[in-house]
Amino acid sequence: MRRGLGAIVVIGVVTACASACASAPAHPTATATTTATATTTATATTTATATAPACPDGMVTIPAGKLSMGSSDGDDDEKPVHPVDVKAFCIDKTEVTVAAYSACVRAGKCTAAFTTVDWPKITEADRKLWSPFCNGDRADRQTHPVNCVDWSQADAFCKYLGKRLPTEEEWELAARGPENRVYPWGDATPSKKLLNSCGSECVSAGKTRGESWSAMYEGDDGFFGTAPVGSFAAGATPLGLVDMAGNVWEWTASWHCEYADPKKCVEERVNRGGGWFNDFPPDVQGANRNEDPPNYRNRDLGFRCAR
Ligand SMILES: [Ca+2]
Ligand SMILES: [Ca+2]
Repeated sequence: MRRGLGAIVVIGVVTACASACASAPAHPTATATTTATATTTATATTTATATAPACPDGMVTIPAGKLSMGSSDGDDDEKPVHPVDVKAFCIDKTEVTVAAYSACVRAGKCTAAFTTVDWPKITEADRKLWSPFCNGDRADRQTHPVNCVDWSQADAFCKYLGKRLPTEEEWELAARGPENRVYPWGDATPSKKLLNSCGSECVSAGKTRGESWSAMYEGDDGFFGTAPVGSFAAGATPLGLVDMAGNVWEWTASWHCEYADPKKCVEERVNRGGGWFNDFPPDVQGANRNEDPPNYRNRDLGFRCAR
């Protein structure tokens, strides 16, 4: 929704997909449709318990699993639901923080996070409105997720730590589990206790700016803008991942390709999970997909790493 022009581009892509997706045959195999890093075999799945990676501090092991990827009642680009075997992997428990990212900048391995938002054909009004929500290296935001970073910056940070961005298959398995939860915490409707998205604080902030912004849930969740990572423990996954819904959207390694026709891709990277400025519950569901040009950067877009 309110993601700037990127969201408008997405609508065009989805519309183009709608007819093709509807007439396409059932989704083929996981190997044919997933990116190289997520391909796996039955052998790998059955031996995964023995080979599950020991994860460093701050990371959680996601056991190998069979994901029913996508949603039959979601956006067109979430269809069709199809099985994907995902190998065991490690993923960060939290979004990458400002403090962690700034350490990479000081080490000379990352470029500074931007302090302005940018997307194609951005208006000066939007740049002025949203840039103050870029966390940069602000002293009072060190425990918040880094945001206003483009895809290459996210990729470089993960590599600096010997990690990588998760594929969207990995991300979705981490968010939904093998039981296919609708949300990271389960199937309960989003609430101000479960995530940082839009409650009454968005409505109030809109009023002061002459905008009529709406809310996803009742009440004030306490944050218009990013929250320190892990502020919503009640919304954690059963394995302890926090902020897989809300706070910041998260870049993945994956290009946006159609599930029904994996050769049909756009030159945009998938990001997942919704952010602090969404008002529609499906935006923060585990199967939801968003995509943006790699050089796009926004106040509600960050990342976490895998390995
Ligand atoms: Ca909020
Ligand atoms: Ca998030």
